[in-house]
Order: sequence, then structure tokens, then C-alpha cells
Amino acid sequence: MEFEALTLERIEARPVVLKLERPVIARIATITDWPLILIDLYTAEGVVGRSYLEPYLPKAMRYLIPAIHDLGEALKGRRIAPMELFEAARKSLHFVGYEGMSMIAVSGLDMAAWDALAKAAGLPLCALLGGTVGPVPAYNSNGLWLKSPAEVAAESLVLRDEGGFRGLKLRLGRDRPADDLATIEAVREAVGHDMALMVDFNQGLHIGEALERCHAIDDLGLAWIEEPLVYDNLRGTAQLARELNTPIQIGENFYGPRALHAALQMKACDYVMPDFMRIGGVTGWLRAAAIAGAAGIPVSTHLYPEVAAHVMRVTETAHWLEWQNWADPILEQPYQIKDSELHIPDVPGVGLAWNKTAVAAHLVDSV
Ligand code: SMN
Ligand code: MG
Repeated sequence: MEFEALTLERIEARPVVLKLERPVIARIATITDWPLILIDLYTAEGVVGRSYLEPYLPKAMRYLIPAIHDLGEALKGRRIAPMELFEAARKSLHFVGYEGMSMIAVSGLDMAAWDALAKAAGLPLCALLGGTVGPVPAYNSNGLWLKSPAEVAAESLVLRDEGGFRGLKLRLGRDRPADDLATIEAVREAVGHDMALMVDFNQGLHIGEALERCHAIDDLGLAWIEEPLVYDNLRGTAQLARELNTPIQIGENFYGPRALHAALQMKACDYVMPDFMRIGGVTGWLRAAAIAGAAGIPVSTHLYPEVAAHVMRVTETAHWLEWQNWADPILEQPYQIKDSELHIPDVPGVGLAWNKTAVAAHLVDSV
């Protein structure tokens, strides 16, 4: 079979807002409306590459969508060679800075470009990257926000049963540390000791609080303690990683592979979990995963379970995939979870197709 070279024709980015089934109630923010930017990368040859971005705040779509359209204009006529497009897109934004919105826009382009390339090759993305279609161990991260211990314990049973999960993530950072402890205990009692329990402070503590609260939960057999401090306080998380037995997990706020490299050099964490819209899409992930692999650091994913599943199949130190099904309502064929494993559909590309009716119902005119 001949490998078809593709040419970028145009990119269309559309804003969608979904109501969250279980609103985010974290120490730093409450989110009820979940924004998605749906990206369609059209090629002259008729192949369409797809990706989506979840920028947390609907208003962030106001700045990101024009940036994505600009990238499409700037790269029109270029061959779909994702790593070359990545470099060209990065350079086009160099003068406004490499991080933040710049990286998020480039990541959306990158994931769509890889999807198009895999489709043209007639291969699932994981196969194009040198792996095989197969199961990917996942934990359920769909809920367990800052509610009462009894509510969280009851929800943990529901989340476990959404896919025979062997791992669940709880959010911490209630006003009273005792309420966090009571929540962990109630969940443990509900789901038993064979369940891996991750906890996430969502950057909500200062170092003094973190020292007290992390030590207080250090002997509970938790799988990891995530983002206790604001994400750029690497000196602080390095101190916590040194002092605690429980692994410290960070990474959803790494902008690009070099941020991961810097964190590992500082021994700022035990585990990493890059997010696809910040690490640089598939290209950024591959580079970041190589660095973590060389350092022997387990790598988990953050959001974007569909693309995450593919790259985890070729990630040397692959750990847990974060299962969050918040894009499911607009997907034609949501991925399936069974026995705590995500199953990649055996179709060319990533396997993302939009459910036209659902998209039409949730498109927003202005954000
Ligand atoms: C998170 C995800 C999505 C929205 C808010 C917070 C979280 C995670 O940090 O790790 O899942
Ligand atoms: Mg987190």
C-alpha cells in the first residue's frame, strides 16, 4: 500500500460547551460548564485529522480559536509531517512566548496532524508509532470532588462500577484537614484495600499547609499525592518529595518537554502526568516520555483519554491512564472501558469522530 502524502488545506476550530455531569469542585475553582474546541484539519487529499482541546474556561476559547485558525493559515500548503509542523507552529509564535495559549494552540494542531497522518497510513495511531492496539490500564477520575465524606464514598462505588476500576482519584483540600481524612477513610471503607487511591490537591496549598496535610496522610497507602502546591513551585514539591513516603505526582501543568526535564533535574516529583494540550500534543508527549523513560520515572496521562491511550502503548514507563469521559457526549463512538482497562478502537487514526447532532446542540455562537 502506498503511503499518501497529505497537504494541509485549512483548519476549522469550533467552540462547544457541555454541562458537566459531576461539576468540578476543587479547592481552586468550581466548574459546571466544560469547554471543548473541536478541531478539524482538512487536507487537499480529503483526509480530515481531528482533535479537541479542553481549556477549562469557556472564555479561553475566545483567544485560542483565532490562534488555531492563524496556524492553519500560516501552514496552508505544507505537508502533514507533524514534527515539522510542530516546529514551524512553535516558531511562528516564538515572539509572544512558548508557553500558555501558544502551546495549547500548537498542541491542538499537532494532535490533529498526527490523526491525519495515521489515517492516511491506514493505521491506528499507536501502530503508526510502532506499537499495537491493546488494553491500557486506567483509573477513574470522573468525580470525587470536594463534597461530604458520605457523598464521596457513595460516589466512589458508582465510579468503580463504571468500568470495573482498580484505581480512583479523590480531590482534597477541604477547609478542615480532618474532613479530607474522613473522606479518605470513608472511601477506603467503601471500596476496600485493593483499590488504588490517588489524591489531588489541585495546587491548592501553600508549603506550610502542604507539609502538615501531606504528612497527615502519608501512611494511608495512597497511590500518589498530586499537585499539592501551585504548579511552578518546584522547590516546594521537591521538599515534599524528599520528606514523604507517598509518591508526589505533578505534570499536568508542564508546558513542553523541557518543563518535565527541569522538574526531574530538580527532583521535584516521583511521578509525572503530562497533559496533552500543554506538553505539546503527541509530538511533545513522545519527547517528554523519552526523558521520563531515561530517568526511570513512571508516566501517567492527564485528560484526553483517546489520544492518551495510543501514546501509552508506546511509552516506556507507562503507568496509569486518567479516565475522564467528559468529551463522550459529542463523540460518535466513545472509547470503552472494561476491567479497569481502556480499549482502543481498531480504526485508522485516533478514532475520534464527532456526533453531528450532539455537536450542533452544544455549539456556542459566542464565548
Ligand atoms: C483536573 C482535571 C480537570 C479539571 C480540573 C482538575 C485535575 C485532574 O487536576 O488531575 O484530573
Ligand atoms: Mg490534577
